[in-house]
Amino acid sequence: MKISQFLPAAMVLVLCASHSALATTIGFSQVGSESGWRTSFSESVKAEAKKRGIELKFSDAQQKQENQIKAVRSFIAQGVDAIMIAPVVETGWKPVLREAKRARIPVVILDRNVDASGDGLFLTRIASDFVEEGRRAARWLMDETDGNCRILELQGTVGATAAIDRMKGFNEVIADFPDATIVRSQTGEFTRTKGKEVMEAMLKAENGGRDICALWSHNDEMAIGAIQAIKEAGLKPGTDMLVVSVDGVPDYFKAMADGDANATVELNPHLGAPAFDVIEAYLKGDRKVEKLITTTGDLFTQATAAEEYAKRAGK
Ligand code: GYE
Repeated sequence: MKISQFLPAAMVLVLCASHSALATTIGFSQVGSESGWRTSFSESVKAEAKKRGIELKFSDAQQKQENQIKAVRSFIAQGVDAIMIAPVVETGWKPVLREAKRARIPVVILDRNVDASGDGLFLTRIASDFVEEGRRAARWLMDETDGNCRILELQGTVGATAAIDRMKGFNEVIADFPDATIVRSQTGEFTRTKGKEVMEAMLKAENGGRDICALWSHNDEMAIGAIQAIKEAGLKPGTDMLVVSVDGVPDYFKAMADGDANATVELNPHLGAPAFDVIEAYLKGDRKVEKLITTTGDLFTQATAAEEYAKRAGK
């Protein structure tokens, strides 16, 4: 090879090397892409990393914790500057978090929780208050039905904080209403396909859903699948059966604008910026980090759905 051919390649190599030496490298283990909300969250993290010149190593776990643990181990082996984890489930995190700690790599937990709070195994957690989301959804439903309602519930992923806490908040509120009952409750794993499938089965088991007053779904994605099932059972979702859920994704605003769904508690997907703020400050030596940073969202109904959809569509 002639030297003139060789030089540009060598220069490129040097440039790449000096670039990665300067940039902060962060590994991010994400749950998967089970919902519209999750996809917005991933996109938002990627865009924010790009804006800040952060080198992001993104790993999609396809809703499997074992994939997450592998990804985190690989981030540790690569010597990243920090790790962000949006965990699928709460349990089983301590060993790998200890490995990160031993390697002196700070970890930030995003969204759902891990059962290692108080052990000093992560810097902070940035999330929404899922219990409050459940309460808000229930308060709206109790208001709407004067506390008289037979409810079907679609749960999120079993063992996931978002499912555990939303259920807790919702149940806490309806406990004060003797004529409100959850007649069936099953997991739809936070996905549209499962939401539809499980709703079909629940409707069949409940006389086609004729005596059901509402569906409470732990996320919009499952609710959208279930709306289809309600229609196929010959009922009108939003009228014959109320639909209330959480997330506030554009497709659900569309469903509300069309009269097929009634309410949703919005969940902020922009967790990247606050996470990077904490990590960048920490890497510069700032050790005063709050243990929990929470975001909150409002409940939206059909009243403003069309205008809210117009604002969100295409985002
Ligand atoms: O509501 C759902 C997603 O963990 C809060 O996970 C999150 C939930 C969110 O798949 O759409």
